[in-house]
Amino acid sequence: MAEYIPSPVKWVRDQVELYESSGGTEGVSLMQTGLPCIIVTHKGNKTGAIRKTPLMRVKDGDGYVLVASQGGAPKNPVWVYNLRSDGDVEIRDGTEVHAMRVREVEDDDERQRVWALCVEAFPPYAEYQAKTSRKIPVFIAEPA
Ligand code: F42
Repeated sequence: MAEYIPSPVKWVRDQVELYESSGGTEGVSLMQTGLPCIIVTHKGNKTGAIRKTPLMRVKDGDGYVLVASQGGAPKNPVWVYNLRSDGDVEIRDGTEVHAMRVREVEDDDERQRVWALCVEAFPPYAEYQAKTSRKIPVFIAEPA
């Protein structure tokens, strides 16, 4: 079994800890906003370690859309490189945990369709995309 390495960012690490230790009944939304989050468990592409990343919950049918917004920062979050290298993930949505397979959205029409879902679920994504010159990577997670 690979080792779990928690996020170096305290508020993120604390949210993962509360979300998971409560079985998905506490710590399930983004502070202030009250909007729901999911936890994506994936594998580090350099360390091979287990990584856990909370993201906003954007539903797409029986799957999810994962948005690498990082608050509109100039660089991609590093979990992008982990998912590009290995798309097998586990997604916790509240009390439910699903094995999922992730693929990056490359097609412009598909991106337009899912981006509308993203902004509907979490309106600040629109500001984050306007703020950065990078095209924010977007992934779709589907049941494995
Ligand atoms: N971030 C988003 O981008 N989108 C969201 O919708 C979002 C929502 C959200 C909600 C709640 C919450 O608590 C956090 C939320 N975040 C959201 C922040 C998100 O959880 C991540 O913290 C953020 O996207 C940054 O991701 P990151 O993977 O860049 O994290 C850094 C800080 C990190 O963990 N770095 C580690 C380190 O030690 O510096 C390395 C982690 C890693 O995966 N290493 C890889 C490995 O092999 O283990 C190597 C990666 C490489 O290629 O370099």
